[in-house]
Amino acid sequence: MLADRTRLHIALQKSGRLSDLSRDLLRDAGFRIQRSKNSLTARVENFPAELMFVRDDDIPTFVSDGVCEFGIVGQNVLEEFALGADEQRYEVLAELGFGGCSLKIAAPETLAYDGPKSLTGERIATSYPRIVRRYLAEQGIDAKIVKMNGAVELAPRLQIANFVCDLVSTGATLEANGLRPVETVLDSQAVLIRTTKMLDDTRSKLSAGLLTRVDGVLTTKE
Ligand code: PRT
Ligand code: ZN
Repeated sequence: MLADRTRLHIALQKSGRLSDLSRDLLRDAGFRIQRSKNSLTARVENFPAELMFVRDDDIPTFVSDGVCEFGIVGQNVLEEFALGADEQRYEVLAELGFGGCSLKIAAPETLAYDGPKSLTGERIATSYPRIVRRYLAEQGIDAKIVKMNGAVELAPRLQIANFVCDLVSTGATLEANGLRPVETVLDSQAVLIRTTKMLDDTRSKLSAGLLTRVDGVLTTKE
């Protein structure tokens, strides 16, 4: 499918923690989203834009490639993507004030911890290997990163790693797994991103229009 050059394409998380809040933001900005329960796309009725519902992990790629001109994604996902990309082909336009969480290193409650040096020679299970590698380099710590795609909190019990580095909001999941946070590696929230690919006149004007509307919502929320 060739992207329609007469409209904007906005990549949103299909189903997950950011889905409803992303749609709410667009609705608050005055965009009427056509109902589509299971479809992967939805038209905006009163503005030439189409929403693309995808996995959050794919959003930075789509926007960087210009397949979607805009996207809404967590800074955690964006940062992990950026650290693996040769060049940055998107720009962050706004912090959206939802989807707040922190990427934290956590340890079993029974394990002694006395600052980052306690991580030396340890294994850390995470879905964010690049961000954790950068953190360790900044701290001058040599530790082994074990990449897991989910259920990271199980790693200590499975004896895969003593430490984990995972997203935390309330902390209930860590606690339920007998873990306690020991370091904050990254604070995150949802952001609006735009491709840095050159847009033709039509989409460039639409892009400015979309931004004005979103800014309006963010200003009233401040
Ligand atoms: O299917 P897809 O790949 O699109 O979704 P996903 O499963 O990768 O992501 P999803 O929907 O879980 O989260 C989307 C984004 O929401 C994340 O990338 C973050 O930017 C943001 N976010 C905000 C969170 C949380 N809060 C959060 N609490 N993402 C995950 N969590 C996890 C946390 O790791 C724990 O396992 O939710 C669980 C509950 O957290 P506590 O601390 O409240 O117990
Ligand atoms: Zn994901």
